[in-house]
Amino acid sequence: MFCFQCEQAAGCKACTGKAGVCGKTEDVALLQDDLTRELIGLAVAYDGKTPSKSAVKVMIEGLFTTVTNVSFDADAINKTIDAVKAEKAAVNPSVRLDCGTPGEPLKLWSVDEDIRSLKSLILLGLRGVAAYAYHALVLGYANDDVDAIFFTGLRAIARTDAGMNDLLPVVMEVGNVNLKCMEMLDKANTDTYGTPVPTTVPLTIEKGPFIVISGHDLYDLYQLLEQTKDKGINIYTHGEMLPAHAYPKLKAYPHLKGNFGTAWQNQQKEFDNLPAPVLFTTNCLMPPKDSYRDRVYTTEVVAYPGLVHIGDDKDFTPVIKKALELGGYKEDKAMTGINGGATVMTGFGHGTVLSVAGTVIDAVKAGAIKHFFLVGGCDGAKPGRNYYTEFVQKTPEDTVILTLACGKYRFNDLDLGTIGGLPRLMDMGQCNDAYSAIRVAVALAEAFGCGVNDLPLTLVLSWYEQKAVCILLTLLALGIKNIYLGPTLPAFVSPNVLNFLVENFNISPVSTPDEDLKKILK
Ligand code: FSO
Ligand code: SF4
Repeated sequence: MFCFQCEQAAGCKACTGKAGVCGKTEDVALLQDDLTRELIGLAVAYDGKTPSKSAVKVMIEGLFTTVTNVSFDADAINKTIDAVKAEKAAVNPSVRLDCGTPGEPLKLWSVDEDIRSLKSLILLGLRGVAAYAYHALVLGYANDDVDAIFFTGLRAIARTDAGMNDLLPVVMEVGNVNLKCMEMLDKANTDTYGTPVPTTVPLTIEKGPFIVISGHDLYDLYQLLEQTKDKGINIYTHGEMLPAHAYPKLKAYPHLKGNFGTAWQNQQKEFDNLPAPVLFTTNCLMPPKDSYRDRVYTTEVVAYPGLVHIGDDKDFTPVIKKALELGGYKEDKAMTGINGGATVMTGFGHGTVLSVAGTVIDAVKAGAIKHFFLVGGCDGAKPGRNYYTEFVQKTPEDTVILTLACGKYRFNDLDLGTIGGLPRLMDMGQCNDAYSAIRVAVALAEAFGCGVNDLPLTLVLSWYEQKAVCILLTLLALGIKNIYLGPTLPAFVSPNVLNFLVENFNISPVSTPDEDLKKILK
């Protein structure tokens, strides 16, 4: 196998043995390569034609399936491969590709390293975009440009004659279209569930039966809330589901009680001894330990051999039965975040922040707010990720910290006080809510009559998987410079591509909080 798509890639290079660091086995990795080969074939089959709705759906599902920590299940991947083949046969059964042999690693992994780097940025970025497009699609939202990029992007990967100058514009286009995709998902979520409002979320688990729901899919949460109404079962969010508490239509359910646990990489410890089932609606699923594997359920494209999968009928009865059988805690159980806080806050999307834009602008003009930081992205297991906790703790009191995605669990239970009546630390939501951060940055730049790069704003990002890749491409496509990126740089960025990013965008790897803060605030 060869896989280097996430930050955990073995030795910061690639996972090449019998299994990846994430627990993905060699046979699953090779099947994911087969699936990717078929998806490239489907894209080529549609060259010059507009893809059908069913082809787009299977494309989105196929790309999302290969995102890190989503599917570990050979059977499920084989079914998706069959569905892609059927779509391809329906439009052009005679497509020939130079992508390597089924059952072997994609040819892409062994081409010239700069071409491999750019094609990987396209492919991995598209996997991230597909995840967001998927969540929008379940709510009935789609966009022609978003649908088209999966096909044009994969066709660029299929080209054996493409050089750096052909591929770089495609990389940027993936970033551009991802902005449209995140905008579409923002609209889908807010049209359906209302505009997020600032909300304090308790970390205490109340006594009695409960269900923990993880991942990014708000529609799954909504359906679970409906099915558990008046059943004496409480619902707790986990990981990237936390921002759901801020949406008025979800918040209205009295049994949506609080948040359980911290970021994804702590699940094997946190789910041990949990007297409740856990439902995964998206990544990040880790291989479950025997001590709790009978309590983990998957749905959508998430799959793991031997776990009960909730199908498209969305009948959560097995999860509900399990919650009643396990019964929850006998007494309320006080829990805390990583730094000992008993609550966390969320709900500072663009709707809320822009509604107080006047206050924020006045505070900047009066000198009360000296700098904005966006400290966000994905969490992970590397010890170096303490950087982000320390960075936030060391920011001066006259600065504001915006955050998003699961990286925030390193510091979201800290009380950093207020500034001009607003909390200093504001959680904008999930990783896809990077859209909110962009909206706020653009609005501030307009108010001050400058460009985003001239604002007293610095992005300090942590990456783990492919959604972070597409968000990074969006920021670059918008021309945003001086980003700090960690905990390590992606293995799929070759030295020449890195030089390009440094020269054109001044991307820096994170160093130490003290050093970086000194540089930023000088
Ligand atoms: Fe985290 Fe996992 Fe949202 Fe990712 S839970 S790492 S970037 O899936 O998607 O932030
Ligand atoms: Fe390795 Fe990450 Fe690929 Fe898993 S997803 S095999 S950890 S590079």
